[in-house]
Amino acid sequence: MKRAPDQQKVPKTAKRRPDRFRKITDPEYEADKGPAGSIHKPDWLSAEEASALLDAIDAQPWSTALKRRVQQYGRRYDYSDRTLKSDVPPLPDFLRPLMERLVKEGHFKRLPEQIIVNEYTPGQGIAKHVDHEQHFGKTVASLSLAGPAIMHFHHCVSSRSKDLLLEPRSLIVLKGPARYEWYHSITPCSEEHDRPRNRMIKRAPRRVSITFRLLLSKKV
Ligand SMILES: O=C(O)CCC(=O)C(=O)O
Repeated sequence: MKRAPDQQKVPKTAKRRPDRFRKITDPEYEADKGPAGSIHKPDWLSAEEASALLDAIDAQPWSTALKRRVQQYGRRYDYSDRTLKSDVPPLPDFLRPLMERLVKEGHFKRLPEQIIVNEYTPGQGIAKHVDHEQHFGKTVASLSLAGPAIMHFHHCVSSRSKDLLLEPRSLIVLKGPARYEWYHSITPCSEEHDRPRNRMIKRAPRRVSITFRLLLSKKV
């Protein structure tokens, strides 16, 4: 008999490390579903496109100022004081076809103006946050490359939570409630429980994401 998602067998590791699997008991948990306003597009890129993109990214210098390596283009979001700085390169030509496609598919009204490329090795993640509302526009789009990770969504006010598995080459677009009413995060771990499929997902040697945003002001 097929078990309902919330009755699925909890892996042994979860019993040993209950903190990591805290949300198994969340009352309003929904698996495999982004919040309203999110659009998830698996296989948005072909394997060839993804591989060429990773090569182009790795040909650029990485910043090691944060715990994880990043590249920022257009403006630098300074995590220490939550301001924008203009001390980074302009948007690179190799990302232009993706930006044009995001506009063509209706995700953005004009070409994105700020990009952050994040690299996560096993054990690295990103804390729960809502992208800065005064700096960035109403759409945030993130493309996953190289390895999988589960994006966790926590509602800002209620106890609702959702998980969405982001496979390499998938695109997630956050608008409306998904953009403004839900935190999103990636757990800093080396394996995680994919509850709908009741299996553990090992983080690949790296996951790389490219996040595209519009700027609300270009004064900086
Ligand atoms: O890695 C991701 O997919 C999300 C990145 C993100 O949330 C951010 O850079 O603000």
